[in-house]
Amino acid sequence: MQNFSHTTDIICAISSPPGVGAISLIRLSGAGSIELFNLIFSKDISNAKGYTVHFGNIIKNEELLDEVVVTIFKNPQSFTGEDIVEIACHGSIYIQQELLSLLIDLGARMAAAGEFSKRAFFNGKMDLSQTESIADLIHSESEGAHRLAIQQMKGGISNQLSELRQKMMNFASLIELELDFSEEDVEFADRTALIALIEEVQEVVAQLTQSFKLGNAIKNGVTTAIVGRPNAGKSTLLNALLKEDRAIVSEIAGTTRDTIEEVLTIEGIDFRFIDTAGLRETEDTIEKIGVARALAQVEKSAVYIYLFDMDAITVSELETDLENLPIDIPRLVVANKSDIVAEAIQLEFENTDIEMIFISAKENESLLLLQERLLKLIDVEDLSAQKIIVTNVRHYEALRQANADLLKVKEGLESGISGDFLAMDIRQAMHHLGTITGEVTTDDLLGNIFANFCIGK
Ligand SMILES: Nc1nc2c(ncn2[C@@H]2O[C@H](COP(=O)(O)OP(=O)(O)OP(=O)(O)O)[C@@H](O)[C@H]2O)c(=O)[nH]1
Ligand SMILES: [Mg+2]
Repeated sequence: MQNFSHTTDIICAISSPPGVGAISLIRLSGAGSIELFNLIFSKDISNAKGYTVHFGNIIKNEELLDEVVVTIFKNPQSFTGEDIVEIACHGSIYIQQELLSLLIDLGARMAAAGEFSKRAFFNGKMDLSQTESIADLIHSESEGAHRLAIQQMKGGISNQLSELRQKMMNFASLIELELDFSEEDVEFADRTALIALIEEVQEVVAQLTQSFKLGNAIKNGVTTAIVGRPNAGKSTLLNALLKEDRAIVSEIAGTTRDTIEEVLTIEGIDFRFIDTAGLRETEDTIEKIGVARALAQVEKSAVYIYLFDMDAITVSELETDLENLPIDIPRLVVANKSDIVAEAIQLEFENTDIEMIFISAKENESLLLLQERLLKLIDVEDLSAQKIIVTNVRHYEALRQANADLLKVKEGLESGISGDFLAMDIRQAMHHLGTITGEVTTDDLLGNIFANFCIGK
């Protein structure tokens, strides 16, 4: 078990990816790092200022190991808040290993996973949610994921939460003040005002909680199942969206038997399209499994497309199909084969109350419209409106717990329970919100977070 208390010894690690590159970066952090590095460097940098760069040689056993460029950061103006030396050496694995062993011989030790970030947190350079955002930033693969990570790194959620905690603190203080004067039976805190305050806090917490759906979708991709009856054109649609022949298309109903997943980025957001087996009653065992998987895919999806062939089903069959699919998952109803269908038939579908779009997957008609509508399904406006969006499961869980605490406070206020219980519940809600930014931490919590970081981060 790793010890997560704060240590200050000198740590070192390779911060560039494993393997051979043109250049590798080795980081050294802790009081005395500069002096330690000075022992193996050809130049005297013991008095170097922070934010300066130095070119020189690393000598091992009186032989040249490498020519390197080092950057000096001085406590507290560094990532960790400690003295840091960043050594850019040539990317050879041999050089990296030799350099590390030199540093370790002189008294540095290998950093544990996430230890640089952990120090940044302990030294007050960042709160916990900001530290986590760095991991997100490093792993962001789309414009949307990148934007959210940057927002969190800049302290987006932290600012909003500290405002909330301040409000709740005022609330708790008022209640606690009353308790001090309990014999006199006074109420300092106007109950109606308190209820209004709690509702305001609840509202913000609810907004943040809801935003997780979008946040998670952006971070991990929006799973989008494409379902419909056999031959509706699901595989044709997948291929058309991807602009490649990924799935087998044929006029034989029941062509797709397993699920096929491919990613398409629309306006900076990754959609994971999942082509599924056509939905129908079937005796074929393999196809049956495929259909069951298709339905399971819908249940797991963030959104789904229901696609149908206007020539193959009636309006009432469409209605039945839609009734049998989940309504709590946002969906897009898509009428296909508009290139061949008779105008009169398309008109019948247009005249229903069902919101749908008309496309031809085969002729690439209205596919841009389809993409636009998909984006609408996931509230992307919130993203451009610069609202705070929660992307982290841990934050989401904490918000849900805070939400439950707030509900108790509100019920307590309405039923007139005693002030000590109210204060307790409100402090509990504050505790849960505090775990997000790290104002409240436990060894377990920190252990879990930093253990998921890589070494060198
Ligand atoms: N005219 C026309 N034909 C289409 C269109 N979309 C698909 N098709 C044809 O419809 C047939 C079935 O297409 P698929 O993409 O294999 O249908 P599917 O929904 O994946 O079918 P299963 O995998 O069997 O469930 C093929 O012959 C396609 O060429 C369209 O927009 N217009
Ligand atoms: Mg198919």
